[in-house]
Amino acid sequence: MDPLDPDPEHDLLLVIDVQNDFCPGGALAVADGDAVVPVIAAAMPRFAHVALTQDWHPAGHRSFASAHPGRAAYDSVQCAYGAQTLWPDHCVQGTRGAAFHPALDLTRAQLVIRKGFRPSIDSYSAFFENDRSTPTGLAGYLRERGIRRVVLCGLATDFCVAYSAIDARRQGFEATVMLDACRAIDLEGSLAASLDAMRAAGVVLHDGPP
Ligand code: VGL
Ligand code: ZN
Repeated sequence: MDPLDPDPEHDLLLVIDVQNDFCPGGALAVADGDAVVPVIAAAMPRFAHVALTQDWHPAGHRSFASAHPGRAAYDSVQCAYGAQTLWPDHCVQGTRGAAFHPALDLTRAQLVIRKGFRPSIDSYSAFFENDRSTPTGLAGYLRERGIRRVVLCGLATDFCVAYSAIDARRQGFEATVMLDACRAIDLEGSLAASLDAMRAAGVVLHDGPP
């Protein structure tokens, strides 16, 4: 039995942030990040519905360490909405780093959700910004289209993929994460913590080939 077994009508493949800045050589490179590209290429033809997310920050975004004098990348600061990790400048709107990896096939993508474009709030999740309440519109889109399950892949497992998968559950969708098609940042145990949090939220972790 195929544990992924995509249902053409009700399943959507959600490809998270497969952008140059999260791949080797990029500003916030995830180790082996580009290894997800061929795995996603193998999965895409199996899904009738495909959507992508694109991290899309204005220059000077509040999630950038460079916007906080005296702070370094990977420090944590308190924002109005709680703790925020500071990152190197990455995925600045219109730059090459914000573009999708050149080998990622975009032809079958039906929707691109851009996130993190408000200057003072970050957005890891494809569904909500980091205040956990400002929606991106994705849940409404999926509901209108009759989607019941979101199958997630991309970068990074422990941030944008995990937040998106947990929010998918919060919004009443089934969620499956294809771990083979994800890579993690793993900041101070964040990968193990994210896997625990996803399991606790009822996310199915799928570890085989697509
Ligand atoms: C991400 C940190 C900052 C991600 C995006 O795609 O996981 N991580 N912005
Ligand atoms: Zn970002």
